Amino acid sequence: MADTFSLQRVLETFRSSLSENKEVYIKYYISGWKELVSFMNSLGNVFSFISKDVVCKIQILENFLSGENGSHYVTIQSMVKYELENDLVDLTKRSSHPESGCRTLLRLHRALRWLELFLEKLRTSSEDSKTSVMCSDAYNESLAHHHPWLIRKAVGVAFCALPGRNTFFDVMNAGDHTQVVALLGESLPLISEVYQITEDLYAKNNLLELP
Ligand code: 1PX
Repeated sequence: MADTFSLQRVLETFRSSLSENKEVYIKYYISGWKELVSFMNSLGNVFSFISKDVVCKIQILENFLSGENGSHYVTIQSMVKYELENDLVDLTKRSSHPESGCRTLLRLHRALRWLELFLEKLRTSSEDSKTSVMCSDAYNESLAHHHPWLIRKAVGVAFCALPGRNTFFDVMNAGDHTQVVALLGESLPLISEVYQITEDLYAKNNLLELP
């Protein structure tokens, strides 16, 4: 992962995460998240409690991927099959498998919906739109449903520290603002596709509410 964020690289990682038969490679999925974490870190320390959580979840998945059963963690599809067939998922309450791959990835998956909504708002925003409002609207429409009050409050405080739209576009490192908007238009269908494939897979296996 390079130090400077680039929206182009996020686009590339999500593109690489889709296999020919529409399975999702965990390796690239988490690379996409690593890029996003580096972006968030560049926005300041207020966001570190968020990035710490993402980094922790990335680490759990990387450990599975490099562990002795790593071959089962190549795609989200193979992970779900392997963990379910071997009773490695706590389905109703956290007990013997509190940090399964399935429940860990579900947290990132829900956050991907936030990202999709936020980027779409950003793409269609006007110059006087506020990033903090777009961010919190996207949050309230998605992730907030899964977070307790205290987290929602802390997240609300962090949103207020977001830079304005112009700075935001600059930090994305994707050229002038028209180019950023074009790149967002290119990225969003990919992000949506990865999201939808995962959503359908989790829904089919009744995994959308994993504790
Ligand atoms: C191109 C620019 C886009 C900006 C990229 C920013 C990336 C943001 C990534 C946010 C990912 C958040 C993952 C949260 C996972 C989660 O829900 N974790 C909670 C549940 O986990 P548990 O193991 O306890 O069941 C956990 O409690 C979370 C704690 C931290 C709060 C997470 C708040 C997420 C807010 C999302 C908005 C981020 C705004 C960043 C602004 C750029």
